[in-house]
Amino acid sequence: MFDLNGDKHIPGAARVMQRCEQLAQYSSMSTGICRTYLTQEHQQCNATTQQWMQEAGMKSWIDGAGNCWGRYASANEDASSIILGSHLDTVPNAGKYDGILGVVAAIEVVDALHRNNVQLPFHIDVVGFGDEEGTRFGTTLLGSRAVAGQWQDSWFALQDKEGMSLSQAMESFGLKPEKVSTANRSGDKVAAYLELHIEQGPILEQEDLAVGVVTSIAGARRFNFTLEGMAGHAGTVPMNMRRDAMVTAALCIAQIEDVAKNSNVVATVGKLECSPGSVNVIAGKCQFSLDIRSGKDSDRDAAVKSIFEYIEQLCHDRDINFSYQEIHNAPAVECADWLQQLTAASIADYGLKPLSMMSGAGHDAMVFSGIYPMAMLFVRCKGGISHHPAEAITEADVAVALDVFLDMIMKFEKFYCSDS
Ligand code: HGY
Ligand code: MN
Ligand code: MN
Repeated sequence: MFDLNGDKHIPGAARVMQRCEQLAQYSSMSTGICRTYLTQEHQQCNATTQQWMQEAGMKSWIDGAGNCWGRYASANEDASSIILGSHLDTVPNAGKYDGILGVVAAIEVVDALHRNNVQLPFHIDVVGFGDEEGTRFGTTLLGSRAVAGQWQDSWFALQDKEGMSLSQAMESFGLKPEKVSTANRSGDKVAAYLELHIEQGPILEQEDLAVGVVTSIAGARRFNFTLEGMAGHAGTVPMNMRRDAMVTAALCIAQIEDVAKNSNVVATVGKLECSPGSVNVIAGKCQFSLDIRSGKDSDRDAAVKSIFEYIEQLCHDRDINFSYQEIHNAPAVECADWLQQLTAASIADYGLKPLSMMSGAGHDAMVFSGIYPMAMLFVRCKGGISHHPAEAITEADVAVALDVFLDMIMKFEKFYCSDS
C-alpha cells in the first residue's frame, strides 16, 4: 500500500458520505433526488463541487459542455494527465451515490495528496460530467462524449419534456453552444481515465467484498417505439374490428421479456405512454422505450433482430402502424488489461481478494475506450440496488475504496511505464 508520510489511511470516508448527502439536496423533486443536465440544480452542484476541488488544492473550471473540472497539477507543466471521473447527474427519484460517489471520492483522494504535499509525475484531473444518464434529453453520455470529441450538432435540437432545446438549455446555463467543442480533450496527453463507481449489482455483496475490478462494460442500445391504431368507443366497437395500440404494445412487451429470458441479454421497457388515455376509449396510440444490453454485441443485436421481426409481423396482422427511433447505440468495451492489473494489485495489497466482473450498467468510462486507456473500481452497494432511493453504501467500504484508489495513483507510474 501507499505510504503518505506514514498516513496509511485517508480520513475522508465520513466526509465523502456527508458530501454525497449534501449534493443530494440539489434536486428538482421536493421529496427524492432528480438532478438533470443544465438545470439550476446542476448549476448548484457544479458550484459546490468546484469549491471542494479548490479546497483540495485544485484549479477548477467548467468546460464548454457544462462538465466540472479540477486539476491537481504536476510540477512538470508538460506532464500527461490521469483523469478521475464520473457523473453528477441522476435518474429521476435516484439514489445518492450513482456517479456522485466517484466524483466526491476522487476529490478526497486529491485532498490527501495535497495535504501531504505529494508531487506526482502526472497531472490529476478530476471531472464531474454533467450528463451521463440522458434523463433530460433522452440521449446519454452527453458530457463525456463532448470530452471525447464525439459531440453531434444534431443534439442541439433535442428537446426536454417542456419543449426546451438542448441549445437553449446551454444558453440558459451560461454556455455558448458554438463553443461546445472547446470541451474536447481527445487530443490531450492523457495517460488513463479511471472511474470509481458503485457496482449497482449484487456480486460484491454476495462475495462479501468492499471493492472489485471491472473487466468490461456491457454495450447498450435504446429505442423509442410508436404504435398507431385507431381510437374508438369502448362500448360500441366490436372486438374483431379494433386496432387497439395498447393491447398490441402489451403483446410486444411480453415478447421482449421472453426473448431476453432466452438470450444473453437484459432488456427493459421503462417508459410507456398511451393516448388518448381515457377509460372508455380504445387506445389509438402507444409509445414505449426499449433498453437492451449484453456483454457481447452480437448476442444483443441478434435479440434486437428477433424483437423487430415479431413486432413488424404482429403490427401487420393487427393493422397497426409501427415506427421507431434508435436513440442510443454503444458497443461493449473492455477495460485496459494493465489498468485491471493495477486495480487488482492495489486491492490485493489492501489484503482483499481482487474479484473481476463485467458491468451491466453503462458508464462514462465506456466513452473513452479507444481514446485513453480506461478502467473502473467498483464499490459494493447494499442489495445491488441502484436507480432507486434505497441505493446504499457503507462508510467502511468507502474508506477501503479511497485507500485502494489512492494506492492506484501511487502505483500508477510503475504500471504505466511497464505498458508503454
Ligand atoms: O443506464 C445505465 O446503465 C447508466 O446508469 N446510465
Ligand atoms: Mn445510472
Ligand atoms: Mn452511473
